[in-house]
Amino acid sequence: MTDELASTVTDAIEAIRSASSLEALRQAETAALGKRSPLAALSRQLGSMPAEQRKDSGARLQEARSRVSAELDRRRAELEIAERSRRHEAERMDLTEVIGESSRGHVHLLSQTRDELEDVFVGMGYRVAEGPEVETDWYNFEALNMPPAHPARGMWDTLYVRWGEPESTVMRTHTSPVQIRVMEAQSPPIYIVAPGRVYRRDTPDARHLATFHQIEGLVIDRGITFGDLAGTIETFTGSYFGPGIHSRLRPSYFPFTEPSAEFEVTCAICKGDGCRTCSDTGWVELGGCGMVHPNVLRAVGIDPEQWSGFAFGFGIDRCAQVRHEIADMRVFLDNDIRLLSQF
Ligand code: FA5
Repeated sequence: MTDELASTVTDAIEAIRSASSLEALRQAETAALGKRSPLAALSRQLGSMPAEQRKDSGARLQEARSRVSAELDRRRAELEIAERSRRHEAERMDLTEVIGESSRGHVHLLSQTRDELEDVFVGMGYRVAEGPEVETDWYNFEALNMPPAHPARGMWDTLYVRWGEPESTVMRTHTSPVQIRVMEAQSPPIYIVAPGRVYRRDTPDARHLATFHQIEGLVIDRGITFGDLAGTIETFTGSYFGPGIHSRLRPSYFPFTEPSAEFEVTCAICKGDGCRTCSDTGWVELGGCGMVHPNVLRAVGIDPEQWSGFAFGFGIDRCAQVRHEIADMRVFLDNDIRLLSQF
């Protein structure tokens, strides 16, 4: 049996090594270890052997099977690697052919808008600041002159984060908390803009999204007046929207500014005649603004007798909508290449 076993193993290993595909290897495996293989026949002979010889031959047979199995595993690993690289090569796509040179990716319209808005204000001497999107109640509400249970908190449909005390942590509902962070970190004079993403439980429609972007502005200096605020807004409107778009301020209420105003611009879709986008008013609200409330200055240790200032917060998505005459803001969420490639 010893000679027969040795030549069976040699033949099996040779067949395994020369298998050139996984299918050929499966056939070599059946031939070497299957029910009709020489090894199976030798196993069957064990039953008729005397006990002493059976033990010895059984051990040899087991060793022979292990050598064949090890060779099978080694060859299978080699063939799998070869098969995988053959498949990758066959499936490889030449992306330069599919996309072509002329349609390279570019900055998203909303990021372009944010950059342009920043540029307008940097050109007017402002610095760019930023703050976190997950905020504490203190920065989002309390330091902005809205103590707990203040009714004005209801102006923002707030998303809360399960962290710390209930309702102590929020997804920021506006960029105004950055005002507080900046005033805590530096003393006046302050001239900053802070663009960023904000979150509200708003139902999306032509002019609203639940996740959108604002750009906050804050100026604190000696002798700043409402006239400076109005002049800044007018200068901004002219440089960002160009001729044909006019702005107006309407009295409004925000707890952190007094007096407060809403800033509106001509609806670019209907040129002021009234349409679905502007709810037939001819105007689109772009942001809120006003003179920084003395309580806000006190909350961060700035003396309102010495310093005064104004703040504003515009919707970046609204700015893009008006400037590019986009009737429904929800298209910003679609990521449709036919829209994005136009800008
Ligand atoms: C505020 O968020 C105030 N923090 C603005 C402010 C800052 C006032 C500083 C005074 C001083 P309001 O909720 O009105 O205000 O939002 C400001 C602008 O964000 C809106 O005029 C609009 O342009 C934009 N906006 C508001 N809600 C949405 C929304 N759901 N989707 C898209 N844009 C929105």
